[in-house]
Amino acid sequence: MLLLVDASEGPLPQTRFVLKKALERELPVILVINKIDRPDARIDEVIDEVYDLFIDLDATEDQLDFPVMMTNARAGTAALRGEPAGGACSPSSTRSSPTFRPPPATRRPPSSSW
Ligand SMILES: Nc1nc2c(ncn2[C@@H]2O[C@H](COP(=O)(O)OP(=O)(O)O)[C@@H](O)[C@H]2O)c(=O)[nH]1
Ligand SMILES: [Mg+2]
Repeated sequence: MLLLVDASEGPLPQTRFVLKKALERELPVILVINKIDRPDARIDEVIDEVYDLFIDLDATEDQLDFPVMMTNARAGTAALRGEPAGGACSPSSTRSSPTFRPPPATRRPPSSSW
């Protein structure tokens, strides 16, 4: 689940609402901080606020270990926190994270009849 938070606004009441649902369902959460280009962006503070929100919602240690993606949706750029700010988010930038797993699937032969 992508938890989208504005880099200047920080988490809003609806952020709390959806995060609560996600934690209850044990969905892996990826925090997406958007509008990092804005002059009033307060990225580290906002990440701390989201972290506090997780704690307030009784998140487990594992849930607290969420990856953070930084985006400028206007420019179409995205990068995982701690990685060089790049261009468009590529599969290789996400493949290294255990959070990004493909859905389980079973291989089946193609159906022979309609
Ligand atoms: N500077 C900047 N503006 C953005 C970015 N992403 C969206 N916007 C602008 O934000 C405005 C929309 O607001 P937004 O917070 O995304 O949606 P809302 O919360 O549903 O109103 C539009 O003018 C977008 O162009 C970004 O990464 N950087
Ligand atoms: Mg907004």
